[in-house]
Amino acid sequence: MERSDMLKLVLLPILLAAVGVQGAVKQYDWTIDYAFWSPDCVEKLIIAINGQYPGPTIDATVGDTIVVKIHNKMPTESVVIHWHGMQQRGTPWADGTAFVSQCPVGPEDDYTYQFVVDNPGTFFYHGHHGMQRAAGFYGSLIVHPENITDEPFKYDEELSIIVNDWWHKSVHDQERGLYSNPFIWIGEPQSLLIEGRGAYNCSLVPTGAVANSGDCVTCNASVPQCQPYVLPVTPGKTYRLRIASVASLSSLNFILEGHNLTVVEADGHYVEPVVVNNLDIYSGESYSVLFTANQDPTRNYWAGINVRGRKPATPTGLAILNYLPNPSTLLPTTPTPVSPLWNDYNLSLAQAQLIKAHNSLEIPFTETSGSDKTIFLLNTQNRLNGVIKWALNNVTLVPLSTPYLAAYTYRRKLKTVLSASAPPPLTYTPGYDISSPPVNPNTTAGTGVYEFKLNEVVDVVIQNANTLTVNNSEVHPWHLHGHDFYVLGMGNGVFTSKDYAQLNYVNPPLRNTVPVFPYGWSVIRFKADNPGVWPFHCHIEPHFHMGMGVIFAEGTDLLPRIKLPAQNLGCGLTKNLIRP
Ligand SMILES: *[C@@H]1O[C@H](CO)[C@@H](O)[C@H](O)[C@H]1NC(C)=O
Ligand SMILES: *[C@@H]1O[C@H](CO)[C@@H](O)[C@H](O)[C@H]1NC(C)=O
Ligand SMILES: *[C@@H]1O[C@H](CO)[C@@H](O)[C@H](O)[C@H]1NC(C)=O
Ligand SMILES: *[C@@H]1O[C@H](CO)[C@@H](O)[C@H](O)[C@H]1NC(C)=O
Ligand SMILES: *[C@@H]1O[C@H](CO)[C@@H](O)[C@H](O)[C@H]1NC(C)=O
Ligand SMILES: *[C@@H]1O[C@H](CO)[C@@H](O)[C@H](O)[C@H]1NC(C)=O
Ligand SMILES: *[C@@H]1O[C@H](CO)[C@@H](O)[C@H](O)[C@H]1NC(C)=O
Ligand SMILES: *[C@@H]1O[C@H](CO)[C@@H](O)[C@H](O)[C@H]1NC(C)=O
Ligand SMILES: [Cu+2]
Repeated sequence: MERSDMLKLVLLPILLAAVGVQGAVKQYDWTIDYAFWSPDCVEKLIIAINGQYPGPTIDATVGDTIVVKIHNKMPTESVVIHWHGMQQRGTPWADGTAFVSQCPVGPEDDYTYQFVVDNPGTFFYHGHHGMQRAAGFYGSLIVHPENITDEPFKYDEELSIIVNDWWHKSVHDQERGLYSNPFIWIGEPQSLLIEGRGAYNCSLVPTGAVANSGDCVTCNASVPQCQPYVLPVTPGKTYRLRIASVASLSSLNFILEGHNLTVVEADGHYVEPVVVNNLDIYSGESYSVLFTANQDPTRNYWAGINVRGRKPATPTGLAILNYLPNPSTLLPTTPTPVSPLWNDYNLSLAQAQLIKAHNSLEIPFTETSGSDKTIFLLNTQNRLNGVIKWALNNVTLVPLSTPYLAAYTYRRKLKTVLSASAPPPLTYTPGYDISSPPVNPNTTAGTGVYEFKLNEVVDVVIQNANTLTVNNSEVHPWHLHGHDFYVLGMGNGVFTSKDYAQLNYVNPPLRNTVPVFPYGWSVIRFKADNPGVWPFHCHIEPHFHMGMGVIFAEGTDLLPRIKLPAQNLGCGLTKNLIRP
């Protein structure tokens, strides 16, 4: 580690203060509590921030220090907040992942997140404990460049939406089903939401008391909370629309009726502009698209999202593209947007491959530079003591009750934590048949930690396979904390040495999330130059919950130098470490 980096870790509070001199310090006070809300007209208990859903938008400028003090008002649930896309360089304790970077924050407790936003782009934050993200615990985090002229494209105004899928069952109900034997699957969502708004068909809800599962007690199509989100535009102007997906399960496809979209940013990095008619967006991803309001101004248009990648059983989620001065209540009379066929994966693959780094991005390697380490991660569905799990190279992630980061920083005192399971394999059994369910479905439980020396260049080959069901393989959007990575390529079938020839070393996009398609592979590269402990996991909430993730521990010999804030401790074996 370079001396300056080391100092950064040790002296972070002072450095933050120094940075604060340049950027602004943006302070937020958030109370987290349950709220009764009707996102799709059906009333449900959600997790709200300051009584808002989606949570408040953080709007910042590169170099700003974000300080968010949270107070957990929920009487019986703990929380954390993950800042998705923030690399947390020098602040690995502020990543907001329960039992990885910190102990969850208990009822009536406070916690203060503090970090610097060092990269412009479209980001978001969300709960990262249990399935709280799916309970509505999320919001936008938008980082502007210091000077808008630094951006390689122009627009007049900007708009922003977060999309997701929505269930009427409580997340606790969903969660319990996922580790039941026999397994109880969450099923397809009841609704799709744009900026927290959708519309369930209230005539499908039995009137009066509901028989099973406690669902759908109240459905009222007139509630303001479920009126479609409105995107107001002035004819002739060009807009930057920011779109992020926090979907629990679904791969979504976004369409702006009558308007093409020019993709210019992905996960906080500029990309070569590419024009699409509809945009696939996987959970954990974000995009900026440009469009011009140049269509017939006497009417409004639909903005819609549909499910792709799973057989859709959910109506289109709708918002209104409102050409001013038309009233926003002037609903389009045109049919709602139709997305490409849900299982046309080649189309999805082709679109994903269109995204290339902007030509201003310097790629720090060439075809011949190579990497220091390659990890092959086989994605399978398995059983653990009979319970359905996901596994990577036969290891199902079973998180610790002591945060991994604390286990490393207090390595001598807590060595039992990390020696609890053997290091996971770097690869899988050669010749594994990805086109059939596993012959032996039994997996093993593990802590899933891969350790990297500081500055090692790591390639990860994510290899998809058949699930436990014959002829079934699913999309998995893989998300990495603490880093952006280069997407070197994606393809169908088993990745073999001949596939290196089709990887992109010229303009691979930098991202924090990449899908792996059914029976396919995706290859990413990053440099392990951010000391900390970073989850790399499927961003599908139930899949992560079922063990679909690994942990990357970087610069592990430096981690004992970190002075972990006392507020991160207090659970598992860290109970005895808290110092005044
Ligand atoms: C932004 O950059 C432009 C062009 O480089 C420059 O003319 C302008 O003064 C800058 N504005 C600010 C506020 O720094
Ligand atoms: C709502 O559901 C009812 C009952 O199934 C059906 O008749 C009606 O067409 C549905 N409305 C819409 C807008 O889909
Ligand atoms: C439905 O919501 C509207 C708007 O909030 C309200 O005026 C109306 O009373 C509600 N209907 C019922 C049956 O609760
Ligand atoms: C969108 O792009 C397609 C294909 O390039 C083109 O045929 C179509 O006219 C465009 N639509 C609009 C509204 O610009
Ligand atoms: C998808 O593309 C591959 C070639 O890359 C081809 O072998 C396969 O048949 C295609 N699948 C479908 C469903 O078209
Ligand atoms: C898998 O594990 C179960 C116990 O959960 C055991 O009964 C079964 O024999 C194992 N199967 C194989 C093939 O090892
Ligand atoms: C997983 O472990 C089982 C039992 O040891 C073995 O039969 C199987 O081949 C392994 N699968 C992979 C993908 O390594
Ligand atoms: C699985 O797919 C293969 C090849 O497409 C087909 O021959 C077979 O009947 C399918 N099996 C099932 C159970 O759907
Ligand atoms: Cu998954």
